[in-house]
Amino acid sequence: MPIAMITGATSGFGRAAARRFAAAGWSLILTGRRSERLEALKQELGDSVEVLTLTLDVRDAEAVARAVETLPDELGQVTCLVNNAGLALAPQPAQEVDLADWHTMIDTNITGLVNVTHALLPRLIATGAGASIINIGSVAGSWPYPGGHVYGATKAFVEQFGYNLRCDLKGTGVRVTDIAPGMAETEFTLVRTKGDQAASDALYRGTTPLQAEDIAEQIFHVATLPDHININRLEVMPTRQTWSPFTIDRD
Ligand code: NDP
Ligand code: 8X3
Repeated sequence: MPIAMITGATSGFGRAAARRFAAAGWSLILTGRRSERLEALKQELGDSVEVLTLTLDVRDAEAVARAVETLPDELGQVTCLVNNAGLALAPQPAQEVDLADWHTMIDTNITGLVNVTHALLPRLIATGAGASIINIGSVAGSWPYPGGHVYGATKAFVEQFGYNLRCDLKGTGVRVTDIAPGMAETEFTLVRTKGDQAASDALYRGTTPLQAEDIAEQIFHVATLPDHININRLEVMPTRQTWSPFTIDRD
């Protein structure tokens, strides 16, 4: 059976992707910091497929490297890495936010993602044809908006890192894709607002955001395309989300 390693499997896209891959019989390596949620997911999925849970903070390069080095033999030949763990913080204007929140986004969305990628690359290359790295970027990586500051910049990194990886992985069979979702109803806004459930509810009220399962379906689709197809970037928005006009500062 193919094997998927999914970071940030305790919530949102990651958890939905775990369920989608499990439904197709894939073996799973599921990571996140909240071990009780990982265990609950293992309880849910572990009867039908092989599930290994790793309580892991992607920002900890040594812990990530150790966890990947010590994968059990039967889960060592990873087919698909889903680099999903990530977050936005500080939706206020740049000039009002705490520097610590910028560092947390950079450490998680950039450093964490490269930590996991670096650790998994030898295993993915050993798998060869059919292997893939699916990075979860964002529309915020391409389209600036107020309060996007460092979050959008981290997702621009994710996109460009993926393209550059593709160049170096030529000939290995390993594919790289940036899936860039727009607004999706997960715990994302709760995290971004540091626990403001009312703000999260207000954002998704009266419209039709993407659901975690919508993105999980895209992740699974990309991972199971024929070996010779590489989707470079897949930008997915809710039908009811579009762009704004430029804004002008006037006297
Ligand atoms: P959720 O908050 O629901 O899930 C985020 C996941 O990331 C959790 O499982 C969390 O696990 C994990 N995570 C966060 N920080 C770390 C860390 N330091 N180490 C390990 N795992 C971590 O949000 P989404 O599912 O929406 O977000 C998933 C990805 O999708 C993120 O990269 C986000 O930027 C991106 N995205 C989200 C969009 C949206 O509108 N929802 C749109 C576009 C992109 P735990 O806390 O247990 O560690
Ligand atoms: C999050 C999507 O639209 O809030 O990556 O920037 S959006």
